[in-house]
Amino acid sequence: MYSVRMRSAQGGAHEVGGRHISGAERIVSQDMVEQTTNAMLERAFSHTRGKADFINIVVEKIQENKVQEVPLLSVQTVSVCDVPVGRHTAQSVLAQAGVTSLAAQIGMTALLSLADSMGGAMLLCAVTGRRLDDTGSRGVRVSRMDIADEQGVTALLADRGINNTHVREALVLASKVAAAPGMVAELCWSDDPEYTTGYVASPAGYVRIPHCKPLGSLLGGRVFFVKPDVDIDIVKDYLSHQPVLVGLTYR
Ligand code: WAQ
Ligand code: MG
Repeated sequence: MYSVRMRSAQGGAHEVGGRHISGAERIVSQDMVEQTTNAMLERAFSHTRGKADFINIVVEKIQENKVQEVPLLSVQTVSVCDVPVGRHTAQSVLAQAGVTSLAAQIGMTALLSLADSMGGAMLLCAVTGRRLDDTGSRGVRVSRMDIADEQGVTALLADRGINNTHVREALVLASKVAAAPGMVAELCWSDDPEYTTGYVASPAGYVRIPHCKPLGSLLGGRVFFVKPDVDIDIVKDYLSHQPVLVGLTYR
């Protein structure tokens, strides 16, 4: 098995201040590596956020006995009529998941006040809303994850009429994140201008919320709310380095 991952930016690499364009994460067998990297290249060159001029693709062997399997979160879509209702709903679902209203408010404001896409996620305390990671405007990237049972997940999503790349990739990321030590909940909406549906995820499930931002907006991001007593280095290490396959097997 190989971890294949891509991040792309415009105006130079992320670390020298380039704008984040897109990213992708797969875990594939060796015979799929070439096809996977080609697809990632094409994607970076033809993204709706703009054309990348820096593309980083890493191919790295993963030891199969190190892979952790985590359950696919159950999926639910709530019905909301516009952006204010969508954001209000997101805050209610965060509260149900155990995030204080103060922390939920701070997390929402943090996403809304971004100047541009971060590429990674912010880690906030689920009680106080205080930022706990030290990654600044780059954020923590969740890496090394994929679907264990591609056909099963595709069938499940197709059955609900939501089998698109955004949902598939977000559900995999959210399932990995929800299984992190001390994770309470995640708030996300896309930075792709054409994609306005966001979600709140927690170990209790993945709640899709249409209209988290206005159509055409390039501002999106992710906030992970964690328990106050977690060791943040352990959480960061799990998110970035632990290989995870998301499966239907536990449901
Ligand atoms: N790790 C951490 N943060 C990430 C990662 C990652 N691997 N990938 C993206 N982000 C952050 C980054 O700040 C992006 O700007 C932001 O999230 C949005 O990323 O069920 O497509 O890939 O219909 O644009 C939600 C799907 C789609 C809802 C979310 O996010 C649904 C989406 P995007
Ligand atoms: Mg995006």
